[in-house]
Amino acid sequence: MKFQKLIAVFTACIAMCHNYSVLNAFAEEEKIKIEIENKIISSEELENMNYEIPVFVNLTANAGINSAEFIISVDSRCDYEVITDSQQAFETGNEHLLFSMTSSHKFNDNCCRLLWAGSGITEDTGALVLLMVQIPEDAITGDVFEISYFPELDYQNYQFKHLWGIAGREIKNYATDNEVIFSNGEIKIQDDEPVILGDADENGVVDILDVIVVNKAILGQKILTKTQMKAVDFNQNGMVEPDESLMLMKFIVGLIDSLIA
Ligand SMILES: [Ca+2]
Ligand SMILES: [Ca+2]
Repeated sequence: MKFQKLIAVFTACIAMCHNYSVLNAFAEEEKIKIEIENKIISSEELENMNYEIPVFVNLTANAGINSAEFIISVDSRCDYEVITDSQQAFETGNEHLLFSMTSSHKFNDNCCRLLWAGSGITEDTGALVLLMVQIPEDAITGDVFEISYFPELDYQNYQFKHLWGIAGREIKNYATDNEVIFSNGEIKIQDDEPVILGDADENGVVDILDVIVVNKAILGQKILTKTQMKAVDFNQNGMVEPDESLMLMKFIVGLIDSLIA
């Protein structure tokens, strides 16, 4: 019996030492830094993703957190789902979260309050929450949908302030703006500029100067950019060839009316 007690005490000591060393490692960086992902998506990708874009809220600097309460706001044009469970995030094909949130409360006005308390943090830094943001189907290139971190919020007479608990500090005093740094995220719909076939020098006009560029590329005197290559590799075989130079010439003088090989 005595021996069992000894083992129990020993195990407890090991656990305490382990926690102590983990917290010490966190304490080297005294700031908490939250970064919401920025995404640039083309219309085509958006359609392929069914207009649902995963956005992570990441903890990129950790002062040794053991509890948190904060608000995330999603652009009011978007619907969204908040994934707060680490296992569930992993099952959606995304990376796991640092911990599972204890609760999440979605306000009507596209704000979500998230709460985490206690143990279970898996790593020093990583993803806190996964948002599956539903972009409206009429979104067009140039549209930007913001996802923001809210340190303070007044909601129906409820005064909310973000809280971050770290070991050895009083929770209420910790989360001042000086100590919790955050950067907001956005989803931007952006399509590549349409390529004008034949316009090798990208000046918007197809003329003899483009033939010169193509010929230089054929002779190895010029390396074409990806966009330039797209404009003159008519047969899309990854090379620019004499046939294509000839085709461009014919097009310019009006012998052919299309550059599609
Ligand atoms: Ca041109
Ligand atoms: Ca080619």
